[in-house]
Amino acid sequence: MGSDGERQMKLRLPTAHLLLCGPVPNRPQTVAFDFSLVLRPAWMPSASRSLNPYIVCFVVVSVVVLLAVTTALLVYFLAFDQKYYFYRSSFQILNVQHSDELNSPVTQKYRTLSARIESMITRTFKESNLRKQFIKVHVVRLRLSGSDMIADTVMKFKFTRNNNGPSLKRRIESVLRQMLNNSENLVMKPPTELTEITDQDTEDILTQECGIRQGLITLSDERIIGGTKAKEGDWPWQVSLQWSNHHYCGGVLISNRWILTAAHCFTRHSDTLLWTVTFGISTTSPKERRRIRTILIHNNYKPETHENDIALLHLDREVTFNRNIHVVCLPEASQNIPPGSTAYVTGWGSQSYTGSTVTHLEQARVNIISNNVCNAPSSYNGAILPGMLCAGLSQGGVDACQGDSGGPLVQEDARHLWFLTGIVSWGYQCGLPDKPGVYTLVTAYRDWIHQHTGI
Ligand code: 4AZ
Repeated sequence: MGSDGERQMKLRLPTAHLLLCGPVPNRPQTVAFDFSLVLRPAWMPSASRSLNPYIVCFVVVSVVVLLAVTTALLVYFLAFDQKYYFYRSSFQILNVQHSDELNSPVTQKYRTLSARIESMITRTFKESNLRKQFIKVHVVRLRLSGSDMIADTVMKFKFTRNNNGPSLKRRIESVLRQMLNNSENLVMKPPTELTEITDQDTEDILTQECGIRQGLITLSDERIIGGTKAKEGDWPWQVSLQWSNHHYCGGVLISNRWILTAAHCFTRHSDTLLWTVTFGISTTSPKERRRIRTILIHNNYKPETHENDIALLHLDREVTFNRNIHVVCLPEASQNIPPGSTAYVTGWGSQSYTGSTVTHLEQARVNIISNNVCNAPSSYNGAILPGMLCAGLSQGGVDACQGDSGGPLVQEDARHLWFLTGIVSWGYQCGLPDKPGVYTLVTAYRDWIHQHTGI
């Protein structure tokens, strides 16, 4: 090629081929570039060869895809990728007098005050420019510092990742200052510190409290009898009492050394050495295992009438609380349990009266039934005594059964804390209409528990 060849590069381009990236149709066309209009740098080789259209197509498509993906990722991370942030803060409550009832987190006064503080903080954020970012506040503890009432709280927010810590903190502090100016019924002093804490810190703080569950569960009204499978951490206070390494009864963790259960679990087997306690939803691959140092059965337990069917187990060593293992709240002796209210019973018991126990924890929703209704001639005909409580469905189908004994019947309060209402005790078979499960009424034994454990 002469000088013309150097100035004119020939690209063999198929018609419409760049768009379709398909095979070259019949006749290639020739496109000419006039290099008299473009200066070729010294390093640029003279391109006298034809470029492969597939390569050109591939490069163009790759660049477009790369650009699209980069843009999408950028938009996602800047606008949509949200992260949860946890903060710890302490509020001074100015217009509430301290009293003994505020020393225990399960008293009505403590629960009402915590709920008021939480709803006031929640309302403030919901009415602020952080309404979409605020998720939840929880009063972890009410305490006295000198003569000041202090509420320790944990707050959760959702922000996009492009926010930075210090600016978030300033925005939250600014909203909190507005609340303190606007407060009507509660007078709170601005928090002296708002500290960002990690997910792990939050978990460590919350799992020291009683009755906390991770997230919420949805239960359907099917088959313990009528139950559904539990997930790890759903019922972190539930334990399995195993005799000779076989699940025998349920139990409930009430402190890092004490288990509450039913007395009748020990009528046949009372030797502490053969018993173990396991933690976690699987009885075959438990998260933790402990031996029992002492079995403490109620002095007046009467097998014939099932009266005082309650026992305490002292573990050989403490368990460390985590998201899957921690304690339930014990109600006050005076706590009211309304008939018709919802409760949940959990355990590894059999799914039919003559069936065998299961290895995966089951959960079932039942209703509290008044002792009057439960003592009707068609029901238990007077066998329900004052320290007992009935729960089930009038049509039957959902119930505790053999192997669930000693396990928990729990209820959720307005602040989403879980309280131990009953201990699985007895019943006529399982899941029959008008024959609900009968439970040891925990409020009736609250003082007995305190006497023996100090809890
Ligand atoms: C039992 O035998 C048992 N349906 C426990 C609970 C119920 C019945 C029997 C309640 O351990």
